[in-house]
Amino acid sequence: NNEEAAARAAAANADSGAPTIFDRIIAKEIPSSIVYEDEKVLAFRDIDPQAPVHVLVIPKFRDGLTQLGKAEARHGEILGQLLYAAKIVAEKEGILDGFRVVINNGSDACQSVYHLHLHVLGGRQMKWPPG
Ligand code: D5M
Repeated sequence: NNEEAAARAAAANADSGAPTIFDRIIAKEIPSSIVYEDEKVLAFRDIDPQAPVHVLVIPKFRDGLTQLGKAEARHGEILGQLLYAAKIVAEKEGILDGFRVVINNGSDACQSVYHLHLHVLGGRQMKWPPG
C-alpha cells in the first residue's frame, strides 16, 4: 500500500553511513566528467543536470560527513575548502556573474546521496524561492 511504499522510499533515502556511489567516483571505478580536482576535493558534472552548468563538489575523504547536519568542529577546514572549490568551479565554467550553491540536507530536502556534496548551478536565470 501507499504507506509501505512511502516507508520504503524514506528508508532508501536514509543516512545509513554506508559507502555511496561517490566513493566509486572518487576511486575512478566509475567514470565522471571532472571539472576540478585537488588533494581534498573533487568536482564533477551532475548526471541529471538542472541547469546548463550543474557541478557537484565533494570531499574526497568523507570522514563522517554524510550530510551537513553531521558536521563537527573538525570539519571546518574541509567545509571551507568545498566552498572555495565551488568558486573555482564557477570561475572555470564562466558563471561568476551568477551562480547558486545548494546543499540538500536529509530526506525532507531530497538528499539522495549520503556523502556531503555542494551543487553548483548556473548558466541560466535562477529563480527565487527555490522549490
Ligand atoms: O543530489 C545527488 C546528486 O547526485 C543528484 O543530482 C544526481 C547526482 N548523481 C548521482 N549519481 C551520479 C553519478 N554517477 N554521476 C554524477 N552525478 C550523480 P542530492 O542533493 O543528494 O539529491
